[in-house]
Amino acid sequence: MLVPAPDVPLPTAAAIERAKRELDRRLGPSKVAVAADTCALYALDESDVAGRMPDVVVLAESTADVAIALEVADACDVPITPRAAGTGRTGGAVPVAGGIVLATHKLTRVKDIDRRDLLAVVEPGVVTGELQALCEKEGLFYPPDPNSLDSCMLGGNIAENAGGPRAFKYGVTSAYVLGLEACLVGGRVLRTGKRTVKGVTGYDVTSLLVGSEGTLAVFTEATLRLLRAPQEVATVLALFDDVHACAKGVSAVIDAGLVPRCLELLDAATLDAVRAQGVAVDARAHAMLLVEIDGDAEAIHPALERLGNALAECAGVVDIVVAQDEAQRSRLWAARKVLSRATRKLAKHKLSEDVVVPRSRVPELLLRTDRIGDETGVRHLAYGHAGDGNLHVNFLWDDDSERAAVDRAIELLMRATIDLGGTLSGEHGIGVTKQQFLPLEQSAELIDLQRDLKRVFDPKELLNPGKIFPNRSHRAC
Ligand code: 2HG
Ligand code: ZN
Repeated sequence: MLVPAPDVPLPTAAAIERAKRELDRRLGPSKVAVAADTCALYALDESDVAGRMPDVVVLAESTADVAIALEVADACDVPITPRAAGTGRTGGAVPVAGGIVLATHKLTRVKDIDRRDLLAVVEPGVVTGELQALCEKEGLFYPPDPNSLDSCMLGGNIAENAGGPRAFKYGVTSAYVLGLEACLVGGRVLRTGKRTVKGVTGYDVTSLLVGSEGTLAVFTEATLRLLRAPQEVATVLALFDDVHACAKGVSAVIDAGLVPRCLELLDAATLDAVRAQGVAVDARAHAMLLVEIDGDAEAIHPALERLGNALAECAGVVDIVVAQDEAQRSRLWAARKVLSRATRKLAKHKLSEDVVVPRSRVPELLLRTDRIGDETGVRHLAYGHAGDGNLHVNFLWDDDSERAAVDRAIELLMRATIDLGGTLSGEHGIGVTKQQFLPLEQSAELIDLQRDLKRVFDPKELLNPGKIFPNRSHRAC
């Protein structure tokens, strides 16, 4: 069942016709699609948010094209929704007001990989995994690794401030964005930030734009910080007889003084789902902790030993496996890699949240999630970046008649998260799906301040309307 689009002002038919004519005149028909079957491809992302069919899609190939589209949107008063790969989970790239979709996936150049200054200059349509592969060839490392890295694009990663399993040690996308070329509604092109690691000139506009979910500006270039590739990576799987013991294992690893790059947890229902997809997982395991450490060759072996000892002392451990080679490392990662697809098969509908709580409260979050499941009768499971306190709690249902209970379960989860000192979204953004819960976490004053900021960038609220902020008629639920 689709999540309904928020109520937003729609463009008039005359405005749309004017915009189509202008785009066609200025960009040429090869960059402007109006056919219904093409437009339909740009109406959805990987969330269940119901979009409104765009009236026209701009297939931009350059900064100038992006600027023209934004100028036309402004001149004709037509909403415009930017989009890179469209792999987002909260409706960020879904055009809820129709109008123009501004697709940036054809801006695919890696303009520079600078080994000396450790940075890359990229366009928004570069696939994240491709940048990583290019860096690897140079002995360099771009750490953010959303699970969709083979299909997601850097423009979308930056707009949503994407994360992934390696965030525990390396942080999320914002830690790597040094500067941006960003186009504003009306067509102005700004350069923000720097090519240096340090730099505190003026307001940190780059940071404001990263994670702004396509509501403030459209990126046409990003300067990204790179690291030298770690010499060694060690992957360890710890299997537990119970998810609560597994959650405690997370703290045990950290208390041992280790800073793993990944600390991923999978609960029993998730393991069953991946087993059903043919991934072999020890039958005794009802929870899994996947731990990865990296570093210099001489540091990795003592760290690995410390990790092994810390895990072995945890209650409820049934087995510990250390990858001996690349093939085994991929086998250990197999369950984590397929879980999103595998859990999707468990029911007709699945909604995956990305709540975050302080790490020490992950065990409580899991308990509360079970309680929410009991109270609402909604099937659920959890997996995710436990080291960051960031869990993907999934709710599953088959029949539309269950939707009210699912909505209740989601609301209870959001309330529990805030109650535990957490935040609504660790990496997928607020988009459409979570906007009604924003007042649970942020004061009316803070939300108003952000709305004011939005108006500075986009006075007519044409850029990606209907995202992040709840409809004014919604009170805190
Ligand atoms: C992940 O960690 C992604 O795999 C996607 O954030 C989460 O599909 C999901 O539930
Ligand atoms: Zn995730």
